[in-house]
Amino acid sequence: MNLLKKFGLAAMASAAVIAMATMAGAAERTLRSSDTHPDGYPTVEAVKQMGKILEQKTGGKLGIEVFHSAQLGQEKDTIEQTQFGVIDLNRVSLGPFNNIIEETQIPSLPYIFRSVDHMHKVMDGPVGQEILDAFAAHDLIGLAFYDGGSRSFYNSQKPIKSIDDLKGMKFRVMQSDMFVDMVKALGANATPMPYGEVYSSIQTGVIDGAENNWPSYDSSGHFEVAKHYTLDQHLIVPEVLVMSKKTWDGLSPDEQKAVKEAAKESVPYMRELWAAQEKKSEEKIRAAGAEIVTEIDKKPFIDAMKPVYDKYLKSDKLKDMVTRIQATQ
Ligand code: GTR
Repeated sequence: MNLLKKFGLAAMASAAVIAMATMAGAAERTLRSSDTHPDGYPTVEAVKQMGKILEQKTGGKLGIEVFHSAQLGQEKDTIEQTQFGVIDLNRVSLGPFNNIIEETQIPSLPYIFRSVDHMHKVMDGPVGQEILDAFAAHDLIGLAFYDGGSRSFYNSQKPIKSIDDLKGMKFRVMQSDMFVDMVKALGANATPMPYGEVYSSIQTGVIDGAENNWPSYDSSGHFEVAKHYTLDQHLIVPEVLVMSKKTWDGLSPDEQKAVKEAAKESVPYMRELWAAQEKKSEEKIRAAGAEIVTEIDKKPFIDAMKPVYDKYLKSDKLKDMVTRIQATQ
């Protein structure tokens, strides 16, 4: 079934989709993995792929079942459940970790990456590894980073053609204080809210809009209720795959090694799916008549972020990470 068909189904009848978790083969032990996105979304498919690799590597001892479509809850709650060991694996944006793990704020800083290639170089290198390692102090094991494209603002009211157009508007952000400050610094108001509440909040006018990448703007159906999308690309925030430390501690060293390897091996697969999905989603949304503002002067957006950098780069360690990221070619 093609991905777009699945997205269409998910938007129309998410209740029906909820019934369908995706079983791995017949592994002796099946790890439960959470994802907010519908079946067919690149992150969901990548973790399924990881499950297949893991089954092969462990000779059928370990497999993965992906509970997509937020069946296990919204991201903030599933993170807590993963810390408690109720959920074994979780594929989440780095955003909802910002208030808990300060290192995750660094790749979540607005305009920190010059491009997706730059993000890949950094996250595949030593800075990325340091961020993965930082999860261990919070009852989690960081396994791999996935792509989340670049995030831009969309709204139900009007085309945003310059930073001034954002004044006084109200946008949903992920549950991260830094993103609240980011929107404030742009002259707008921010409401942190779980992803699953955004569609109806736009529809009922509780908020004017939100911000996200092409595939999420598509699969969530937000483009139906907020048709003005401005490609200001303020965030290139990676997704992360984590394991509960409780689950991890119960695995043998060989199994732990297989989990780490399988996660890493799913990354190139994910990137391929992601690139294809971004294109498909953009085409679908443009064809659906959304108004896309492609040309926008980003300089005032970038300049407006200085207070956010000043507030969140509290220690030499965090400042040094930023310096190393900026120096990465
Ligand atoms: C998506 C991301 C999700 C979730 C969502 C959101 O792009 O893949 O993990 O964070 O955005 O805005 O809540």
